[in-house]
Formats: sequence, structure tokens, C-alpha cells
Amino acid sequence: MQSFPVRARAASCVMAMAALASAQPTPLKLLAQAHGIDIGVAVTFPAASGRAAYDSVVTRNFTGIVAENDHKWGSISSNPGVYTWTNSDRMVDFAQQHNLKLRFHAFVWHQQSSYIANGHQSGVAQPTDPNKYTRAEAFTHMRNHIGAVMQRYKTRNGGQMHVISEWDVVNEAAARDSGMFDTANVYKGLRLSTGNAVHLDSGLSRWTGYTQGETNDFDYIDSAFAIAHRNDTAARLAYNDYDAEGMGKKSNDVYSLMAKLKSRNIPVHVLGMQSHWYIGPSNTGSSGAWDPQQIAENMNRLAALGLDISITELDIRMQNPVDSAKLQQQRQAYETALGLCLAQPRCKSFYVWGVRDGQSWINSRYPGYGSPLLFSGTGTTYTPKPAYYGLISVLETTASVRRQPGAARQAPSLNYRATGPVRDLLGRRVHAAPDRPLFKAQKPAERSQAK
Ligand code: 9MR
Repeated sequence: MQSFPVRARAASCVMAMAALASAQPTPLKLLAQAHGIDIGVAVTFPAASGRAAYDSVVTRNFTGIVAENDHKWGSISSNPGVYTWTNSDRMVDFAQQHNLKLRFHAFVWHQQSSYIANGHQSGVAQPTDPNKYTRAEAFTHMRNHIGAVMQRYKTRNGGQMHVISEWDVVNEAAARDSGMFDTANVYKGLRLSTGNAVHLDSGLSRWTGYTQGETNDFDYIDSAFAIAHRNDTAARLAYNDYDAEGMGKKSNDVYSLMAKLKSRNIPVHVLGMQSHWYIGPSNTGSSGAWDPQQIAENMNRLAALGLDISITELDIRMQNPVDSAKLQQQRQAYETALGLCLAQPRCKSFYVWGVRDGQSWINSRYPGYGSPLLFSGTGTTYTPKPAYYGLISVLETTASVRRQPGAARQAPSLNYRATGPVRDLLGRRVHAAPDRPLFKAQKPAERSQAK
């Protein structure tokens, strides 16, 4: 694993904190706060019997949380206008109660999205007709869903508190560049929608089909951001994707999309780099490959567009069985990832995708691979791994950078308005609230054609 030259001498306050805490591991959280970086974790709510230990690892070590599944469209709403808020509310309450930031994940996605876009999850009926919704209907659902969630969570305490630090407005719209996808399912680097063959990793997106994305320049993407912005003009809005961290076809496609959105003044503020990586034998290729120099380069060009960068779903898997050499390699990889973020002033949050190895999605998704996270253990035991200590040591020995310490609740003020009107990808003016349609409602003739 290539090391990345980001280490420098420690800021004295950080060193002092480390010395004070030498008897036991310094909570990651204190060090993160001293750097002004949000180090968060994806959470689920395990069975009540295991809750206390889980909660304490989360609240002791992390400054933020993101719901691994509980905020996805399909987790909240099974039918238009029908909402089950129980688990979703618990996440928000938990964040508020423990003074944690909360990344909201996610609105517009082609998976885990129940009636609107999800054809592959077991227990969810396969839509028999990929054009089940018309363009206008799809946008209406989008507008209603984003509105329902944002109005519920955008502020707490009578409007005084922003609990959600970032919203993943669009997730994984770009097509992957590996051979896994049929290139016929890709257009302009984005996912298409054809037939009924929507399943995990097929590369297809019903959002493209419903909104006739190819002919409308994928304007479901910019519309989602504009709708989210209308619901909360102070919200930080993110586009989130995977395998687009380094320099390559997919990251170029994501960059082009971002540049286009920015040039139209669409309110997108954050690029989420999911960062599902692996250690050895090589950092090249696709599907979890990563290269530190390339990532730094990509971060720089995205920052130059005016975007903040968040590491949103970091995990670094290894081939089973685990051994100490691999754990050291993994530690170095985690250190490198955090170093990259600390070295880039616009990289402000660093989230790992789960608390403990046994709870990770990697175990079922990549048979033969595992141990991707910062803690191991079973039952109520959460044992910090070398990677955990690696993050601590990076925070202790990296010169403190540009950020103000403390977990400010108020979203930063946004200045994109100064640069002119917001336009969608087709160049149409996007109006601020009160609500007006972003897109042309379809005439009855178009509607029957699309059905
Ligand atoms: O970790 C999530 C897992 O529990 C779900 O079964 C899976 C369904 O696709 O989604 C996982 O989280 C994904 C995230 O929402 C988006 N980026 C990729 C993540 C890993 O698949």
C-alpha cells in the first residue's frame, strides 16, 4: 500500500490531549473534534440486548452517524404518501440526544426504493412494467417524498437546530466503468433503464426510465437537488457515488456531471466518495480499487468546482483469513484515507460504513472477504483494531488544519445565489419556493404514450 506524505508535526493541543489520555485509547471523537473534522459511522439499531454496548461505542468514538438503511426510501415509505417513521425517527432522535451530526442517506436511488424504483429486493413486488409511472408522476413522487422527509427533519427545537448535516440527494446515478455492466445500459456515463431486468448491479436505474432521462438530459438529477433546496435553503446537499474516488472513466463522468450542475447553479454542495475499498494485492482496476495520488488529484479538481468532499461509506475489506500482516496493511490504508481527507481543506467528513466487522454488508456481498471496519468482536465486545489506532495516530500526528473545532449545528451559509439564477440541466430556470413545477407536466397524449 502506497503511503501518502500528509503527516506533519502535531498541533500542541492535540498532543496534550493524547498525553492526558495515554492510559486508555483516546476517543477518536475528541481528536476529530480538535481537527474540526466529522468522523462518523453508519448505524443500525441492533436488538435491545446489544444496544447499550453498541450505543456507547458509537457515542464515545464518533462525531456523526448515518443510517445504514433506515433512511432509504423503501425503509420509510412503502406506498405513495404512506410513511413508517419509527426507525427513521429513532435515528434522528439518537443523533439529537447525543449531539451527533447526522448524514441523511438517501433520496433518489435505484435500489431499496420500494414503489418508485426498486425491482430487485426480496419482498418487494417486481414492477411488471418499467414505465409504470409517467415522467410527471415520477417527479410528483420525488417532490412529495423529499418534501415529506425534509419538512419532518430539517430542523428541531422550533427551527433552531439543524440535526442533518448533509443530505444524500442523489445516490449512484453514474454507471460503473467495469466490464460488469453491459455498455448498452450506459449513456453519457449515467445509468439507463431498460426492460424489467433491474437487479443489484445491473447498472440500470428506473429513475432514468420514468423521467425519460435520455431525452431530458437526466434532469431527474438536477430536479432532485432543486426540490431539496426548496425544502430547506440552508441544507447541505450531496451527490454520493462509489468507485469514483480516483481518476478514471467513472470519476470523470461524475466530475462532468458535477461541473454541469455547478455551471447551471444547481444547489449541490458536497461530493460524497463512498470509498468501499480493499487491501492488496493491487490498487488498480475497478471495484474497490484506489490509488492515493489519484484520489488527491480528484479531490482537488472537485474542490476547484466549489464542492466540499465527504468520505461517506469507507470500509476496507481483506481476503479471509485475517492475519496480523493484513491488519497492519489495513491500518495503513485507513491512515492513508484519513490523511487524504485531512490534507484537503474541503474534505470535512469521514464516515465508516458500520461499527463492527461482523455487522458489515461485506460479509454477505463479497464471500471470502471481510474484516473491513474499525472494531472486531462479538456479543457486547467491541475491540478496536489496528486500523482504529491508526486513525488515532494520524489525528495525533497530523498538523491541525484549517477547520474550526466544535460541532457547529448550523449549516454554513450558502453563497451560490450570488452567481446567478438556478437552472436545471436543460437550462430552464428553477424558481425558489413557493413551489412551482420544475418540469413540464405531461399532456394526456404523452402520458398514454409513456404508459
Ligand atoms: O450496507 C447496506 C446493506 O445493509 C444493504 O443491504 C445494501 C442494499 O443495497 O445497501 C448497503 O449500503 C449501500 C449504500 O446504501 C449505498 N452504497 C453502497 C452500500 C453498500 O452496498
